[in-house]
Parts: sequence; structure tokens; C-alpha cells
Amino acid sequence: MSYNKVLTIQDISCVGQCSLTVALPVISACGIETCVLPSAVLSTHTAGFSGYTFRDLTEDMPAIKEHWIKENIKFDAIYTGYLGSTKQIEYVADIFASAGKESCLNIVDPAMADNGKLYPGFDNEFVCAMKGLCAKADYLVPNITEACFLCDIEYKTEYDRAYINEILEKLTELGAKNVILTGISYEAGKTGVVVYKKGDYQYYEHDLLPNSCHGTGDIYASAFVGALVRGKGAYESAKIAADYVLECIKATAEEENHWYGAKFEPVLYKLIEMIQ
Ligand code: PXL
Repeated sequence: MSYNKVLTIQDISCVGQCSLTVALPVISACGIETCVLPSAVLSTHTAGFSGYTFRDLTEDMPAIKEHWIKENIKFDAIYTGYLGSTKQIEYVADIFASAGKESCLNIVDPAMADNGKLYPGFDNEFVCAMKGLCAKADYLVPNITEACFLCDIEYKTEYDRAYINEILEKLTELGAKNVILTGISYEAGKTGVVVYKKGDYQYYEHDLLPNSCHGTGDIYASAFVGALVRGKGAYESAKIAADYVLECIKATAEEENHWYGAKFEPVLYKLIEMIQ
């Protein structure tokens, strides 16, 4: 088995089952060395908690990058999630350029919005900067809300194939080589993920579960990265990640009060089985 080293850049939400507290265990469980660059430290995530603390780590990034250059540390893949500031996006682009091996895969989850709205603290300037990072993505993994912000297309909850095709084309025009668009539903009771590379459209559809959980976007992207870096193709990785997220949502539904995240840990073994 090949042994690869991934760098993931996103925040530490101390409590909340998202970002680094998901990416580290999920990617490690896939058998991959997982290195981290925390973008910010928050006491909790920002969706549903109030009064959270936020320590922006933007200014630590250049020195960390310089140290890695000095030590000749290079990664097989770099996966970015929730970033703490617009300036940070510039530094992340520098890290793509200097810390990746020649064959490095850049995976960008533009974690900034859901359900038609930007997360607290993000604005149009951040969205514009994120468009620039998308141009450097080998794989871009947005939900439909993020995709609409990136393409300046109106967010809709009901749509057809033509609407989704327009979004996919525009994301490709931004420069993303492959797009994995999550949460796409063409039929009541069903949802799925589109895997798109200019002109090549594949759709994996599955049942839409009655409950949804916060943080499933991070679980999805992390499992996708894990499968991809373990050598699975884009479609198969997208399918494995979707199947794993379904297992996480089912595991979470067993307890009514677990509102802030998904119980991904008890079913990690299922992801490991799927990756084998
Ligand atoms: O799950 C995405 C995410 C990551 N990090 C922080 C968040 C969110 C979504 O709300 O608030 C801090």
C-alpha cells in the first residue's frame, strides 16, 4: 500500500465535530499521514452556538510555510476547508505553490455557506478571493449554496439539469479541473452528488434521509480526500464519501439531542471497509 502525506488547512472548532476534528480522524483512518495547518481556533463552530471565541491564525502562516520550505517538507495532496480571513486565501495559494510535490493534488472545499446563506463573518470580498483559490483546484467540492456564490447564480431549492449544468460550466470556467457538487436533488426523496469534468457528467443518487446534521460537508470532503489519495477514482471516491455520510446521519438520528454535528466516529470502521 502506498503511504501518502496530506496537508489539510482549516480551523479547529474545539467543540462541534467539524473541520480539523473531523478531517484528522477521517483521513488518518483511511491510512494516510495527515498534517494540519489550523486557520483559526474557535471555541465552537459558528452554526447554532452564540458567543464563540475566534483566534485568527493568518499571521502564523507565512513563517510555517517558510519553515516547511527550509526543511524540504512536501505533500502529496493539500486539502483546504474553512479559512479564517481573505488574506489567508492568498497565503494558502502560496502554500499550494511551494509545499506540494510535483504530482500534488489540490482539493478545495470552499466552506463558507449553506442553505442559501454565507456563514457568519464571511462577505463578498471573501467570496471573490475564494474564486481565485478555486482556479487552483484539481478537485473543487462545494455544496450548491457555495457553488451559487462562486458563480454569481441565484440559489434555488428546486431546479433542473440545465440549472446544474450552468453551475458546473461556470465553476469549470473559474479554473477548477474537477467539480464534486454535493446535495443535488432532482426528485423528491432522493439526493446525490455530481462528479464533473468538462463535458463529462456523472451522478450518484441515493435516498434523502429525513434528518440532516451540521458538519456533513466536512465529513464528505474528508472522506472524499481519503478515498482519492488512497488511489480511488473521482466517481468512486465521491460515492464512498456519500455512502459514509449516510451512515453518519443514520448513526446521529438515533439520538434526538445531538444537534451540533454528526456522530461519525462509531461508523468510521465502515469507511475503512469501503476504502479497502
Ligand atoms: O462545517 C463548516 C464549518 C467549519 N468551521 C466553522 C464553522 C463551520 C460551519 O458553520 O462555523 C468554524
